[in-house]
Amino acid sequence: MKIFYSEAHRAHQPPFEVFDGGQRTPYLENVDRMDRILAALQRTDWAELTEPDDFGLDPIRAVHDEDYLAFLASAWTDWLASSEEVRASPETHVLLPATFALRRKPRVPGNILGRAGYYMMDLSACLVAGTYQAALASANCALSAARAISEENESTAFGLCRPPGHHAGKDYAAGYCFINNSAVAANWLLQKGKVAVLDIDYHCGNGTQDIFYERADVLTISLHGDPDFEYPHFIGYADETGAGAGLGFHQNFPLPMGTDSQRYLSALDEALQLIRDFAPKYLVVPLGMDTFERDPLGKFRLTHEAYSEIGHRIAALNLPTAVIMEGGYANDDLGANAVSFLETFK
Ligand code: SP5
Ligand code: ZN
Repeated sequence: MKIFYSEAHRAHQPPFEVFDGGQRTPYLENVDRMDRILAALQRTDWAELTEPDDFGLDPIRAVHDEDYLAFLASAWTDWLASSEEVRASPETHVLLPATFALRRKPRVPGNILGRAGYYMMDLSACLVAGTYQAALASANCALSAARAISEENESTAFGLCRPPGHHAGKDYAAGYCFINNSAVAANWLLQKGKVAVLDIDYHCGNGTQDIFYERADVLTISLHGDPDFEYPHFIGYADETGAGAGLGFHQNFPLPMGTDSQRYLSALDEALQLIRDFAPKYLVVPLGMDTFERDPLGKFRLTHEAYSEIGHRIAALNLPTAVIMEGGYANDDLGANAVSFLETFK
């Protein structure tokens, strides 16, 4: 199986994020996550590590707004160039706003913190010097996986993407995500046929939902912690099923705190039936291992064994599938869980 991976993610290393109540905590979406997954893949005899190709900006522009991409491209230099007054604590090497645009039709201000507040949804998408380049390389990993399953006769390919993408919308960064890798890959695949996106990260794939919400050419499905108790709080409820031409082409499966493997698998079966009915040509699977019982962010109780069962059931769809890495923060188990899932597709 081709695994698309780039070393560019190493330059994206925010020192901290801000949790509820204002506590600074070490950035959970860290470099070590990739090292653990790579180490586990290298112990198999089927993982074929491959450099992504550079697809240029066009497939990314097809999903994200131009002004948002311009913000990502220049935010770090703008931040460095801003006055000491704006950059109140120069020892803090992170661009992270504390004021957000909220429910208005706000203008985009000139001030870099104002722009960051306009384009960011929360306190977990910390932007540092290497973020933009890492996000571009990550999107190229997803695109390379999409091409492998559509043009290179691979039944499954894995985009080992970092930073992750599924919380990023057309014009916003959120939850460790800057460019929505899965959405970029799905949108690229559309030139060749209908696509379904099955998001099995612990968190709602809000960015992907937003991007495709009014479109009928992509069926988007997300299984996740109920937003009534879990991030991202304001999106991911069961009654959000698409709008306009896209009505009926989105489905959320919000699941309760403590969801175990069995309960998860029965929701998955419902989701898989929706995909069969839609009959897509390709499948994109944003994969998060933060559903695991020992994940520090997730509140589900999936066991290690669940990942091979989930993999088997998805693989039984028998669709060309691009698996795209999203979250998962129990680093000690991350590699083993990812390998268990992936090896069901080989
Ligand atoms: C890709 C992905 O999995 N992103 C997840 C982003 C979640 N950010 C939510 C932060 C909420 C912090 N609350 C943590 C309480 C821990 N005890
Ligand atoms: Zn997640």
